Amino acid sequence: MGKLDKLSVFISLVLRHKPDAAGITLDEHGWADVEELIDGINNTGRRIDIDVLEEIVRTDNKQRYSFNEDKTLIRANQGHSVSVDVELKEKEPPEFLYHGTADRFLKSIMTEGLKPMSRLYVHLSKDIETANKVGKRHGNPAILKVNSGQMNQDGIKFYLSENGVWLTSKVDVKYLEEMK
Ligand code: HQG
Repeated sequence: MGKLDKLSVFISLVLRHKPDAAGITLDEHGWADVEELIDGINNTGRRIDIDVLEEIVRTDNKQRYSFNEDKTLIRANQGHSVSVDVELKEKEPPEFLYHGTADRFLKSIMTEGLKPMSRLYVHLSKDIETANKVGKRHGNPAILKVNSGQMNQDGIKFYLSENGVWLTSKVDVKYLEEMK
């Protein structure tokens, strides 16, 4: 992993899960103060400045982070385990969405449904290819087809993050189909 990728993994940890790791706090909307974040990261022995941070945000392969307008604040677009409200936009989902997981989780998922586990929401992908990449992070990938259109008709809310990830609170087994 390159230097920027390593920094990005650490920034993800700080902005989604453990602001403490850089000695900072997030506000209720998930924003961190950019100067505090840079100082906090440097205090861990890592090296970063505003130019490097801007490059990481600009080049991130999943567009995980956003600055506010004057670039004094930064937050992760999705993926949080800490309880923040990133002002997600509620949106009507496509007919089907996909969830990539590991095959060893399937038995449990097909019994309990999809749960957010440590995160605030269940993460869903708009296509099979993306879901497959997400699944590979956990092991031998398996893909679930989610009947998001029916869920929406049944009054279940969906949100689309700034970086194109679909989020919902949970997915009941009746909306899930294993893809062979
Ligand atoms: C599984 C990445 C057993 C679920 C991606 C998943 C995504 C269950 C794991 C984002 C279960 C949680 C999120 C149940 C769910 N029984 N296992 N009832 N319900 N699970 O990492 O969706 O690269 O918290 O299938 O791109 O894998 O980090 O969620 O395998 O957008 O930026 O529990 O993270 O983005 O794993 O990934 P995660 P995820 P980044």
